[in-house]
Amino acid sequence: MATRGFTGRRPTAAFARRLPPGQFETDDFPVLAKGPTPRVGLSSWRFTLSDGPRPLATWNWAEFSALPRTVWQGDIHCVTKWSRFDTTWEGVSIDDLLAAAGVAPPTAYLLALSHDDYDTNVPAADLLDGRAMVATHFDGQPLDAEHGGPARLLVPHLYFWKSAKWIKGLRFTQRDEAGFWELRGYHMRGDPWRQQRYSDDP
Ligand SMILES: Nc1nc2c(c(=O)[nH]1)N[C@H]1C(S)=C(S)[C@@H](COP(=O)(O)O)O[C@H]1N2
Ligand SMILES: [Mo]
Repeated sequence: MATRGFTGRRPTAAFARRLPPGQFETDDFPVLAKGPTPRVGLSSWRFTLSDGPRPLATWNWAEFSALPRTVWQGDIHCVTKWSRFDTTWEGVSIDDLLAAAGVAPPTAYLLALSHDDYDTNVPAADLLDGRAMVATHFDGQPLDAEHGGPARLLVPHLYFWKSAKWIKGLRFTQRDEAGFWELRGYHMRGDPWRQQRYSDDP
């Protein structure tokens, strides 16, 4: 994944270029979730890649921790209008997951599935070519449970509701199937640069 770090003072033009329309910058890291934080123990943690109902590969925590790791630094954008610059994440890229499973993407869409019965749909193209990871670390530390630890999806170029916390698997689907927030009026793709907030946004 590309690192686009800025150092020192932010030139105004560069700052403006980094902030998608309708967003404001914050140094906070707000916690947002539809319900209470599920506590997922590492001994029972599993991550399953599946093609519809058919499992393609499953990793336990030790196996997952042995996969190649990627560090990504950049900006994240929540549909509630906060953006945070220069966040640092570490985990396993979706490209490396597919390579470890020895599979090519069987369909063009996925659902990310979580331990709190949350799910969210993402086009496969948005997860490939270094654009997304299953993140286990934030700022060099194991990811806090509030922010999705032990592991969450990170799709930083889409609104942050696509970055499913407490992820337990990725399921390829034949169609683009709406997830939790998409069924409740949020956009099927959620590109912050196009302000794809609600389902009828273009
Ligand atoms: N499993 C799960 N993932 C989730 C959510 C959730 O409720 N459950 N909320 C989403 C929403 S709406 C946002 S804005 C981000 C918030 O992530 P944060 O709490 O780390 O800031 O998580 C997303 N991922
Ligand atoms: Mo959100």
